[in-house]
Amino acid sequence: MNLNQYLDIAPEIRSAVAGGKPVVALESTILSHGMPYPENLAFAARVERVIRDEGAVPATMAIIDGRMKAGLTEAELERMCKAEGVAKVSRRDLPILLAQGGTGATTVASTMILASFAGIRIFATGGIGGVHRGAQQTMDISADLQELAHTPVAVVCAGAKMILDIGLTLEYLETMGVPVLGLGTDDFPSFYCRKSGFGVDCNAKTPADAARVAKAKWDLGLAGGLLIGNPVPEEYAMDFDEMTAVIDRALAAAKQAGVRGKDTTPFLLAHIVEYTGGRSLATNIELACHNAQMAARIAVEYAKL
Ligand code: PSU
Ligand code: MN
Repeated sequence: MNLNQYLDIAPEIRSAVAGGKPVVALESTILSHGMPYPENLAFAARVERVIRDEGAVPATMAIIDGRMKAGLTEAELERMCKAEGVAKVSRRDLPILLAQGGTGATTVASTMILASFAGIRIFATGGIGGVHRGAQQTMDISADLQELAHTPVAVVCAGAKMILDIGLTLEYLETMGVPVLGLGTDDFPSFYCRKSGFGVDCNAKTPADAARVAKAKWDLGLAGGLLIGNPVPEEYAMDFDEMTAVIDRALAAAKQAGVRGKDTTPFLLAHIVEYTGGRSLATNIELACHNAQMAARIAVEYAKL
């Protein structure tokens, strides 16, 4: 199969990958379905700049008019941010959009797929999907976790939101053989807060430490990726008890509205922003930029190995 039949890689990204230069993948669901317009547009530009400032090349992923894109133009970024007619695309949706010429934003799972097609090993996001609270009944487990089991990309995130069952999410990752690292922390972060109360498998004290674990995994030919938890900077962290109450309220609203399946996560994210009067959005933006910075540093170190 010729990938070029489906995939466009921006020339700058193609030559960086070919030259072994550091590249950091970015997702577009965080833009289209995770943040309101126009804040998402300013964020999209800023996060790419943060990566460049560290000496790496950003590669935002999306599906546009039936083509997989690694690297978006300004107009394409704007289209993702306006999000009109932009689907949410995870692994199962990918072939459908390509066959039908659709346009969609990539989740963590599908961004990992596109990154791996493009030869990119490091990816920065905000938070990952995981095992939802109540999954014992609903079986709502994000495809992001299976992707980490199979696809060789290291995902830098601020942990998992408490909309998820963080304990079960980490159990699932253990079963699937996915190493979970903390960047300078023993505690897996919980997105808005620096801690979750659940431990990581390894405290990577520096970006180089994290890069070495990734290299060792892939040198051995072990399938799949790594999850790297990077706590939100102290000054932007939110109060644990406040966020617990906000998230419980959002979960109750979702239940009341009968929201299911792929709409669940975007519904919860939008309600959290609403209930915190936008404060959670500011935290979301800051933590995602911090993840991009650390991912770029890991990519720079990985390129040296
Ligand atoms: N969690 C967040 N912000 C996000 C997402 C999750 O804190 O933007 C997005 C990511 O794109 C993630 C997706 O991959 O939601 C997971 O969706 P689901 O739970 O439907 O798999
Ligand atoms: Mn789900």
